[in-house]
Amino acid sequence: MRTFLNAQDLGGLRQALAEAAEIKKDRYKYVDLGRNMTALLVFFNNSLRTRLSTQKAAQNLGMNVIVLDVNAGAWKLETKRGVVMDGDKSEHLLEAIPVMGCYCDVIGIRSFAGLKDREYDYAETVYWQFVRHSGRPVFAMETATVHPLQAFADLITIDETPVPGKRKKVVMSWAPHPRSLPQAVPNSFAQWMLAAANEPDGIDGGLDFVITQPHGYELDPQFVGGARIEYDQMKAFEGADFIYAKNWSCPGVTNPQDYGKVLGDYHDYLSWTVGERQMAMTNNAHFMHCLPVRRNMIVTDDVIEAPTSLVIPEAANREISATVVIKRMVEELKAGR
Ligand code: AN0
Ligand code: CP
Repeated sequence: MRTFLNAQDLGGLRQALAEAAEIKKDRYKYVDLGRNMTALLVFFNNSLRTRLSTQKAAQNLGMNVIVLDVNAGAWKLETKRGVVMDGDKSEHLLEAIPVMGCYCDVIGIRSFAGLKDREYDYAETVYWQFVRHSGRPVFAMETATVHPLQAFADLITIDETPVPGKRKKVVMSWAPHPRSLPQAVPNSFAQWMLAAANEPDGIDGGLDFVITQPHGYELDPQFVGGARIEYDQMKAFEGADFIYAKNWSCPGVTNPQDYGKVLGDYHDYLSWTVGERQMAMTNNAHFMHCLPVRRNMIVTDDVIEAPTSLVIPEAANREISATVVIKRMVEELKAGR
């Protein structure tokens, strides 16, 4: 595996979940695999979970880890080609990337969507520049359109949470937020849920996936395909076993000029905040969120603190998903593939 952006990059999800379970049982099982190898984690944006869990994952495999915060000490980087560099940017990404590649064996990239230029973001321009110019396998730690380490951790969490005697109903709910956020988390969550739903034995007991959101927030079909959208949030929550809340800004699918915007005044959407009223419609559902989360905006204190809330197990599983992904990359590097 030279790249990791999509569910399909792992091959079968059942096999990936089995590897996750194996690593969870003994997270140092492959501690000799990455000896004398180095993982470079490059952050263009803030992070708590990804920074810590991915570092821990590489250490589980016996690797050295270098973390680079581009905005805290590195030269300011120009990313677009053809620019006359007479501003505050001292270095171009096209030199910086091959230089970074000299010091490591695998690279993780966090580079959020700018939310201004849909074409640039959805082409994953920065990620593919790293793939092309580093000469190293590159995995996404949330790039412009995807957050696969999060979605894989969420899939592990859902798979290991039993719902006796029925298919699991998973509902992804848009929730309000005062600022524009990327679509990476909902894109990946939808992609991974649909991949698991479509794979025979993808997840124990099978699953049904529903998206609920206000009109105008339709996600890109390349990620959500034919997923069911229910615009009535209360109806969508009926009988749900898992509620996955997330805000995202306008994906610009129907109105490209609205790309990256918060539509209207967020105060008018506060009825979408996940609280007891909506949770009462569910099958005593587990609440999920990737974190960081704004309380009493996305979710009420009571719902996130309920014993059925899975936000901390999800974060814990980030170490597991990252260990599986880096292990795959290192194994293939050593096998010369
Ligand atoms: C980011 C997002 O919504 O994509 C990161 C989530 C893991 N969240 C914020 O910027 C608050
Ligand atoms: N969920 C997640 O990726 O969190 P961070 O932004 O803190 O890494």
